[in-house]
Amino acid sequence: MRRDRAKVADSARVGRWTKNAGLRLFVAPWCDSAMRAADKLPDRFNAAEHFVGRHVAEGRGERTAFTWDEGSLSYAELDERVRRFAGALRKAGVHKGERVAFLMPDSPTLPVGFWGAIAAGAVAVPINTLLKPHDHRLILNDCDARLFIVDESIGSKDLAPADAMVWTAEDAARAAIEGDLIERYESTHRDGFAFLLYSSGTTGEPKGVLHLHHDMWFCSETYGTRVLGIRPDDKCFSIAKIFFAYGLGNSVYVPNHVGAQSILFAGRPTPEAVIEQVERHKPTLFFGVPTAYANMLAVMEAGKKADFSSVRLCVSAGEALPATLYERWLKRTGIEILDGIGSTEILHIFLSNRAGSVVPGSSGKPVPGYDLRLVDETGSDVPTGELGDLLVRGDSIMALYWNKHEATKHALRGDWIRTGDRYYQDDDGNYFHAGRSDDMIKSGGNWVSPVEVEATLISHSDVLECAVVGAPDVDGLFKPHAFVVLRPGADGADIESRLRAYAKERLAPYKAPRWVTVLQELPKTATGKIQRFLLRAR
Ligand code: 3UK
Repeated sequence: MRRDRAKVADSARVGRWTKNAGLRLFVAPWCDSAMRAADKLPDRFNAAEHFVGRHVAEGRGERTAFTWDEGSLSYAELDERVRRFAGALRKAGVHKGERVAFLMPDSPTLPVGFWGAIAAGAVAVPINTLLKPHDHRLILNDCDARLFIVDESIGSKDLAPADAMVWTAEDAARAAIEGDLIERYESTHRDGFAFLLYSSGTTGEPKGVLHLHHDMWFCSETYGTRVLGIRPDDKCFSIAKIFFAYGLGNSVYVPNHVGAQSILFAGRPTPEAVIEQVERHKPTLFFGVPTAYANMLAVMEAGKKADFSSVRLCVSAGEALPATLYERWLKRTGIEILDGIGSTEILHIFLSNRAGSVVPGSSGKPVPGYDLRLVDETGSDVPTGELGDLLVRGDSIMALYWNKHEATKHALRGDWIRTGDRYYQDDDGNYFHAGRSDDMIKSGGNWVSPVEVEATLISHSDVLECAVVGAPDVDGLFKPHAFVVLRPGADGADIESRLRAYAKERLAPYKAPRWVTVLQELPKTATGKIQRFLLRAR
């Protein structure tokens, strides 16, 4: 194990010698990935055809693809709706490569539209419904949406750029029923643009992460098959919504890869609602974020009954799962939680625990198909046990950040990506998360940029200065904590709750500080830089 890691690390820098048919070959570092789409998929490959159409062509059309409270869709019905939706897009004048953006809850129209856009050769853009209109506008402009599909209970048609077409959720549902069936899935390249997911940048401004037709296939073959061992008779339920990369994998392409079932839930995932969904639809695979497990445990420990007996495996991602939460959940339900780390840029989970050998508090071991390195500031591999910056290589990594050439170059190094996470490894090869190399906070699995929250608080007339850091709650889960210095003469009465309310009005709910502490001054270096580590240590 140790030797293998050294080998990987070494080949990453200088390449390696290998033998093939008696010939000695030198393999350069950039062509040493464990598995590549280029070796396994044909040139012409449409992801929607692979994940939807293939099941019908291979005789699995009768199987259920999606289930929700009011109904269900078989793979045959899904395939027909996807091809009708694609036909409606063509008729409306959406061309190959153009962006179709979705601001919608997890109703069946979202996966139908997502696959339908990809089936037509367009680029699907599912948008985070929790963000504020300001961000929605920014995203729609940045991706230059040709068509904006909006559920009017979430956003307004006015968000669309002037030259975009707009459909409501009802228009989209109708297109999937009444559109002219395309005969064939559009011929696209395996490396063609398929979808964009917006993730928060360090300043809070969303960055479009561009993924290719082969990326979802790669995640399904690696994490889906090798870690989850997902089978056609599995039924997935995800707390993370489809507009998150994590939810998209859990609820759409990981189950769709093997012809399994997925439960769609459009509501707010309160612990009560989630428990109700589980008891009603009986999933076998359950996907949550640590905060959701903590919230469910809180109601269960207060006496609420919850029947998770249908579930064979639970998964947690989005932020680190504290060992105590893992133990409490195991004690209550008898089910293991596999903590694994993924990112929008890598698309799904690339480092994970395994069923039957969970190491509580750890992210486990690399998912087969991905190579990992922990490096110091000079780019050299750190010795086992020491902290390093995590680099990852694997064929599901994004092509680029949309319209962000400099950020792309900063993130991608050859076929490696810098995740921004700090990790160390134990002697058994398990990886342990040790925070981020930037100041970004993960709260409930959502990105929070301190810069953005600080800018909002500063705009309040009573605030002179402020700094936001992540601080652990009683479950060891991080939430934004704001430290503020008030203006001379400011009204300090009830200022903590007034500032929280002020932030809540202007920011996505999860970005508002959980705690506000008033200080006389912020700790600063001689050069005036705020010493966040001192605030974090408080
Ligand atoms: C952090 C974790 C410790 C880490 C995601 C599963 O979270 C996902 O994607 P995002 O782009 O965030 C990525 C960042 O979140 N993180 C995620 N999971 C863990 N830290 N332990 C974990 N288990 O900082 C990472 O860089 O929102 C998760 C699948 C797909 C995803 N996109």
